[in-house]
Amino acid sequence: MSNVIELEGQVLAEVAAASSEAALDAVRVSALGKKGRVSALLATLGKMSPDERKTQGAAINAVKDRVTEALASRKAVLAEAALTARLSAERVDVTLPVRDTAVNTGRIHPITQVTDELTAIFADMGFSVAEGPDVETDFFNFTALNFPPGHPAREMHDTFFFSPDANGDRKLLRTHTSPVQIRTMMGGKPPFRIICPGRTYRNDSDQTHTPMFHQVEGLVIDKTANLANLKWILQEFCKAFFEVDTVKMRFRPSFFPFTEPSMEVDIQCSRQAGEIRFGQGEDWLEILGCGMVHPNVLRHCGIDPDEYQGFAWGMGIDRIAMLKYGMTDLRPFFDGDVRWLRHYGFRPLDVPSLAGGLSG
Ligand code: 2NM
Repeated sequence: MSNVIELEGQVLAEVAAASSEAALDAVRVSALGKKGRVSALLATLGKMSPDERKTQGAAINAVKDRVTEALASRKAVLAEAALTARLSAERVDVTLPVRDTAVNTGRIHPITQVTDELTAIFADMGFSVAEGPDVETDFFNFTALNFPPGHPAREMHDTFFFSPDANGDRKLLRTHTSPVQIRTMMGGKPPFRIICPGRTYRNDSDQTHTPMFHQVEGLVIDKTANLANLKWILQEFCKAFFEVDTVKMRFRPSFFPFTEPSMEVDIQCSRQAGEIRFGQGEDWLEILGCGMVHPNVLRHCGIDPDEYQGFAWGMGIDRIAMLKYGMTDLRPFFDGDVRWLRHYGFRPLDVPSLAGGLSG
């Protein structure tokens, strides 16, 4: 009997002294666990006489109940203390501003935006987008476009050449996206109605030229495609792109090896205090080159110039982006400075569409 009372005093003291829920659980296991001290006492009942078992059994079970109760109430105290400690240690400053999401802070580069804008405009007129490699052969970049070998126009392009291969052939970085149109014509059957936006490369660098820049070229090949169609397409494009109701255009004779006749196109604008506006004013600004595709180009692509004819044009995406959105220097386009992008970039969900507005 005395060791039962002694054990109870001992276990209750341990319960009271347990300073954490883990320590308390260790006490529980050492008292009430399968091999615990109270359980060991209960196991001695089997060897007792029935009388002894009656009194001892009741006493041990009473100890077991009191220990169980003491454990439960100590556990509640410790849990409460642990929660209080956590609440005072962990703080949330509800006055802090909410951290912004990527979709709110990220910005679309003006070149991506303008490419999406002009793709939406030409797609609405029935054009599809064609793409091709940046590294080209001399054939696709020059020969197929009616630049004869040794022709001075090859030099005018400030071409980046790679080292010659074993056969002496030099690959190059395309100087315009016209090779994509050659590839498209060679790989399919007319009629064609495509635009080719993409990166182009020329060894040239100043405020308005970077060695890598972006071009979009357009091509229509059909049986009766003519200059009047070309003029209408370019006028509709300029009105839609610059978001004006009228735009005056001036077609000046020019020369390109791949078109005949060839023209350069100016649009009317006004310049006041460094700001350019379109659809008004007395100044002219050159924005693109165009012409009827040269019969030699069609022949190189396996198209019979007596059956098919067509027109093409090309313009600088970076240049029309600068004009539309008022940037004066081209070089920061490619510096990757987030401060510039934060100023000139576009919100990711403002996707250009003819119905929803091109530029937000
Ligand atoms: C320009 C100006 C005029 C042009 C021609 C062709 C092709 F492949 F059909 F011959 N593609 N692009 C072209 C015509 C490009 O850029 C100023």
